[in-house]
Amino acid sequence: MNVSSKTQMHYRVCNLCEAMCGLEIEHNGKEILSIKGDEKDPFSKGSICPKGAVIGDMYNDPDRLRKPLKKTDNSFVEIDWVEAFDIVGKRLNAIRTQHGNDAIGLYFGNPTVHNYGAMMYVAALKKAIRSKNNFSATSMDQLPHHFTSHFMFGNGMIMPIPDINRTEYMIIMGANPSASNGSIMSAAGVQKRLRDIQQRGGKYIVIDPRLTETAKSADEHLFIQPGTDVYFLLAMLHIIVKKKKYDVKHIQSYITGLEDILLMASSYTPEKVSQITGIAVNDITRITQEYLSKEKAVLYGRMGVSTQSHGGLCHWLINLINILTGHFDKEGGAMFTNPAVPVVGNKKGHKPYARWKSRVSGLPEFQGELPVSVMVEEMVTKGKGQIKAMITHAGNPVLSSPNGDRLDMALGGLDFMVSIDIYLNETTKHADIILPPTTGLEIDHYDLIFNSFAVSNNAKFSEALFPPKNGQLHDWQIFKALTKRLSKKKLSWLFRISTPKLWLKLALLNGPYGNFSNVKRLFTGLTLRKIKKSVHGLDLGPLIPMFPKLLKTKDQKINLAPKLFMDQLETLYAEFTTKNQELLENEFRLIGRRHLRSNNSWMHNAEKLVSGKNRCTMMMNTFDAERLRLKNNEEVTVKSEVGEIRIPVEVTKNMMSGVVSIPHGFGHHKNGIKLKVAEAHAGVSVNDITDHNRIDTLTGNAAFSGQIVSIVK
Ligand SMILES: Nc1nc2c(c(=O)[nH]1)N[C@H]1C(S)=C(S)[C@@H](COP(=O)(O)OP(=O)(O)OC[C@H]3O[C@@H](n4cnc5c(=O)[nH]c(N)nc54)[C@H](O)[C@@H]3O)O[C@H]1N2
Ligand SMILES: Nc1nc2c(c(=O)[nH]1)N[C@H]1C(S)=C(S)[C@@H](COP(=O)(O)OP(=O)(O)OC[C@H]3O[C@@H](n4cnc5c(=O)[nH]c(N)nc54)[C@H](O)[C@@H]3O)O[C@H]1N2
Ligand code: SF4
Ligand SMILES: [Mo]
Repeated sequence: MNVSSKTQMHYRVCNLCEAMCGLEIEHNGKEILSIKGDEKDPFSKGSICPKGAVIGDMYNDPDRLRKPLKKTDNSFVEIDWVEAFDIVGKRLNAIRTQHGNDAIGLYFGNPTVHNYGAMMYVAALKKAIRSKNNFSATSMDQLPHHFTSHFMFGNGMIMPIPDINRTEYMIIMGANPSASNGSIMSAAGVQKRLRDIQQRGGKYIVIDPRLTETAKSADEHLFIQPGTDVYFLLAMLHIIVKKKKYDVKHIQSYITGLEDILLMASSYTPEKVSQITGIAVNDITRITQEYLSKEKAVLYGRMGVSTQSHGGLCHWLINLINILTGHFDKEGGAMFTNPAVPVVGNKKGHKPYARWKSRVSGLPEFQGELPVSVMVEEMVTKGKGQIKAMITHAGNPVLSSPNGDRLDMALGGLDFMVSIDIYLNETTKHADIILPPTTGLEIDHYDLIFNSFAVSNNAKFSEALFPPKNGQLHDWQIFKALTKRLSKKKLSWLFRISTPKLWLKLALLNGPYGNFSNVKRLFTGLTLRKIKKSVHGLDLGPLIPMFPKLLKTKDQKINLAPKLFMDQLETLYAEFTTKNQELLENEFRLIGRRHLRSNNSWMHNAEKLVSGKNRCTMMMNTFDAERLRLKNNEEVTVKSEVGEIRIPVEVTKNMMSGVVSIPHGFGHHKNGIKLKVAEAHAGVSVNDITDHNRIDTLTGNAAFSGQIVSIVK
């Protein structure tokens, strides 16, 4: 980088959320002068949100950690990197020798997947430790998507993406892209893309217990009782099967299990389903018919549908409906990316599932991980295999995981903990050593994961804008240093000299646009050099049909009726036929929400983002508030089986009656954490009342939505 007083432009991808907006950063080599959306980025076309515009504040934040911290009796002191690594290596190796590999637990948080360096080296670190106790934010988020793809398509990373750019009819369930900017649908400028559907004469419909920012601009919004989407989807399937509207001619040669599916939906009539979901029979029928009548239509479900008791069944049904109605792998429907660096390997046949089970509750691993919901019991239950030490990376599970208070206590009882994070926060404050990496503008970036989830195919490489300060290390360098100290095997020379850039170069050459696989492209194939030359990014074209080639099942068929899902359906049927639980007068169903101006638990330290009104409120319907004689802004106690919090009520017409909404990620200053700005906007943590026992038993995912809470004035 050139340090001069002259103004220069730097172009990069914002890696804060999944949207992948291109940023245009004006700077003088030392300071940032302005940040705008990059109009010339072919994917984002100038779109940007308030978080991207203050990415520089993360660089300059005086609260950011710059040197490793070591815990002393009542505080932390700065130490140098080598000393920090030596302590971590020595302590973890000693714990492992005494208690075995599983005594080391690992937790990876959301920013891990937004950091390509970390993604390139995380597998090596896990391999060096060989613990069965691996956890991540996946099991409080998109696990049901992976689980469904694994059993239907043979690989958990074969993710259906709504072709928002060409669809004429989109049903959005449990997602609020106007706040989240889209998830498992990387779509910078998503609000414009939604408006464009309307402008080409199409429609989009939102099904959500809250009239959200997305729902307000939709053609139609329907309230749904939290946690009942599975029944709505079964009713759609019921109508489709009954009217014989399924059409599988074009995919007949590569599906199995159709007969089972045709039988299964018969009980879920719109009449019965309407009583449970709160959606009128006419609406269920009409929406299904509208969806069927459109050539280009797509059913899309996300967070709100994943984090409920039947999240796995929901995503399976969403796939099934898109498949059976010909809205799959086709323009305007659910499609698949063809990224320059494929994340779906070439191997045919499922990876094994349930190779081990969690020690206490016996929950199966999936792709090497156990559900976050069992992390605490694995720490506090004595016996062989008990977690005695933790490594956390880019996560804040004390605020983000269900029953965070209980985790807070469990972390305090560990023999040793190391956290790799840019802040001292509610989780990392338990660490004996904190290793603070570079982030944001100090790192190179290539979106390995989100290019695979994008609504068109793209490639863009961002160079670091600023060099690391005072010898600070990147996440991947920290992973490498830890791997060296923890690996029992000699590491290869290639590993020792490698960098993320080297792996990226090789992966691109080996990818679908590279020249390894195709001699015809020997001189024309896509290389890192070519990508770097296109500073605004490269458009690799719209989504294209990828099936059956993309299938990784052994028999090369889509399994429409995987046994685990069919078995779970029987449990569901038993629930369906028993009476719906009645709520007491002061009982409500709890749901979550996201705000445009924060990112899970960690951007509340940016003054420009948090200023203004308090966003950590409990939204409640006007009618319910009147019934309980609650005024706007009045503080109430919200209680559940596991805890209680005090929070102000926000009275609004936007909530479904009987449902309340509280955002997650707040609750800073829990046990004395003091960040500069967060102080005034600390709020409370909803995860002090979410119950870790509520999981989707099929996938193990946390079930945040629909938990019953009681409200006391
Ligand atoms: N009730 C409820 N709970 C939820 C959710 C909900 O909707 N409702 N959502 C769930 C979901 S979807 C998710 S993904 C999780 C998120 O939960 P987590 O992943 O556990 O938490 P985050 O708040 O994303 O924490 C990110 C941490 O990474 C640090 N960080 C930021 N950038 C970097 C970096 O470049 N390197 C490193 N090493 N650290 C960095 C930040 O300082 C912060 O401490 O929360 C889940 N919890
Ligand atoms: N600004 C901002 N952007 C973010 C994040 C952030 O914290 N802030 N987090 C990022 C992360 S980690 C993720 S995973 C994505 C998530 O992105 P989205 O999937 O869009 O998630 P949310 O914005 O939480 O929207 C979930 C919606 O589900 C609704 N809902 C809750 N329960 C139910 C239910 O039972 N049924 C139905 N049908 N709906 C329900 C909620 O009311 C809410 O409107 O966002 C990412 N982007
Ligand atoms: S929408 Fe996401 S990617 Fe775009 S600027 Fe905001 S945080 Fe960054
Ligand atoms: Mo997430």
